[in-house]
Amino acid sequence: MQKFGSDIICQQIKSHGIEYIAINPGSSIGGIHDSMVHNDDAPDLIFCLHEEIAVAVAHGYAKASGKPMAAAVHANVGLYHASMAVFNAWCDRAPMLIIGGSGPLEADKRRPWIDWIHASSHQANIVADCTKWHDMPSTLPAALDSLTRAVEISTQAPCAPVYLTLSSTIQEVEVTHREADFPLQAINPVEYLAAPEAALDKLLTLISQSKKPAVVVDYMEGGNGRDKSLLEFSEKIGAAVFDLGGRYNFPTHSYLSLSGAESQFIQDSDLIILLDVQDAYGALGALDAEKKYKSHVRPDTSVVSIGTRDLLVSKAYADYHKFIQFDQKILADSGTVIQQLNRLLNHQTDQSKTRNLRKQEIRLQREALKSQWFNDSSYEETSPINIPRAVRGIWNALQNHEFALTNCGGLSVRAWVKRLFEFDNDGRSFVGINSGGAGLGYGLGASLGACLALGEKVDLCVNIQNDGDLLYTPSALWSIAHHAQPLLTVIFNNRSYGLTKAVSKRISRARNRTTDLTQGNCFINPEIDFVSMAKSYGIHATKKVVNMIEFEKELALGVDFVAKNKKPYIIEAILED
Ligand SMILES: Cc1ncc(C[n+]2csc(CCOP(=O)(O)OP(=O)(O)O)c2C)c(N)n1
Ligand SMILES: [Mg+2]
Repeated sequence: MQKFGSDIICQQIKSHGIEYIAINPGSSIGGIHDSMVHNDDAPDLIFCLHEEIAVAVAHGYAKASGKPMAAAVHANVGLYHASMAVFNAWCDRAPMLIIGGSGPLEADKRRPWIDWIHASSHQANIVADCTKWHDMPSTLPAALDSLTRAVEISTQAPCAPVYLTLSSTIQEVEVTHREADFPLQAINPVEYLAAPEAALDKLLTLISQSKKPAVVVDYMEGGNGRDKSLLEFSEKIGAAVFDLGGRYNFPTHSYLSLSGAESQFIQDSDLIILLDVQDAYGALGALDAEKKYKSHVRPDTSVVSIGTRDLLVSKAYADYHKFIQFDQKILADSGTVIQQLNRLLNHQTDQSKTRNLRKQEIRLQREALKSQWFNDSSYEETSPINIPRAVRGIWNALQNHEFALTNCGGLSVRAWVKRLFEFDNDGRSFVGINSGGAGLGYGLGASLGACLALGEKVDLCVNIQNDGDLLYTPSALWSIAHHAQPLLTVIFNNRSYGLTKAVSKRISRARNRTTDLTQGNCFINPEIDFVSMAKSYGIHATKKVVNMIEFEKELALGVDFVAKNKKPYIIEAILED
């Protein structure tokens, strides 16, 4: 059978375990597009109507599965569209392979106008600051080599997107060689960085001296049983665990989880162990009422940082956050270090009495917190919908189902998810607390990607979707419908950019100016009808709900519909002003 460059490229991509390529088409990636459609040994095609969505899909998939997927974008124009989503994935340290096309690198072979518009001597510069590596190979064998290297670099911690420009010549060249001339390359299996013995000794001494240890975890990732190792570790040393939620890290139903109460309880600790925390400054303190930073760390508390985040530092963006001086810093894979510590702690002298008292204390703190949070989110049938009640309603509706939460909406929604939801990666999965880069337009695409990774493993996926974020990328609704994903999207319709409305309020008040906060913030005159929008994209939706009894009924219907039919459903919840 006749074969072309892109057939071999797609075969190589699939052989690296990449199941899907999200694509928005264009002539510069026409070869890859064709190979995906016509070959069984190519990744499946996920059709997106905007490149920002294609990259968000790969982002959500990576967070849900721990594996990369690919996105293919048209030369120059597609990459410009994709760039904000690449920034999100970079800040969120998500692995992914992004492939861009190009007109022929051999300028004499370019068609007038269009091939020149689609050529660039340094196309990757568009995303150079938010990718870990990029390349523009000039022959097919070189492209295959670069592909394997790209996937390896992207998936070695700290993970990040990589970008490859593959010219139309490479994609469209007819392969006259025997297939044996292109043997499939495999990625090298990686042994993780462990901590040196002396570092472990030093940390064990700190642990043995500590009466109130705490663990703060952000991007460790709980896959391959790491969450269970962290549970074992926290039980052994009697530590409270605060999961910041960059990824799923820890079974938050544990009695040792105080996630969501960082600002209240971190200050109790005399030893704080940070595991792959991206923003230690933010995790260890907060702004007070006067907007002055107040640390939660007592002067006598030791702070230890473990992780590999500093192996990938941006030269452009300050996403390394404020510098912090730690009492000990271990540049190693945090999950591996926890396993090392667990083994060593098996041989330590028994401190069970102190540890048990501490564990009892954490258990009581958690019980008090939980009852306060459940109290604060309680409601009556006629109660209008607000964020705490809505999150509570969703949590209640999922009680008899295995689910994955794919996206958590805006800032206060995330806070309430941390308070009320519990995750275990074993029927109750969690796909990370935010987009990493705070770039809006993330939720729908990331949810589609998370569904591709987890949809068949759970009854349903759930997306708590803020209205403003949705309006950047509404056509993702069509892709979700087209690929028939089991996704329940609950739109929190507050008819506004709530956060920027608060900014306008602060600034205009400080200046004694107008009280009109709607201009530039509110989607009113006319209001947007999300139910009609969902239907027009082919997603099942019935009506807007305005109070908790209606919301509960809709949730019951929606959960049942998605779990049974394995198709998407949208609920539009009108939040009170
Ligand atoms: C691409 C992009 N543009 C602008 C912003 C600035 N911004 C931050 S929050 C926000 C409003 C978010 O509104 P919505 O998603 O509805 O959430 P809400 O605050 O209403 O809960 C905006 C516009 C951004 N984060 N990303
Ligand atoms: Mg909003």
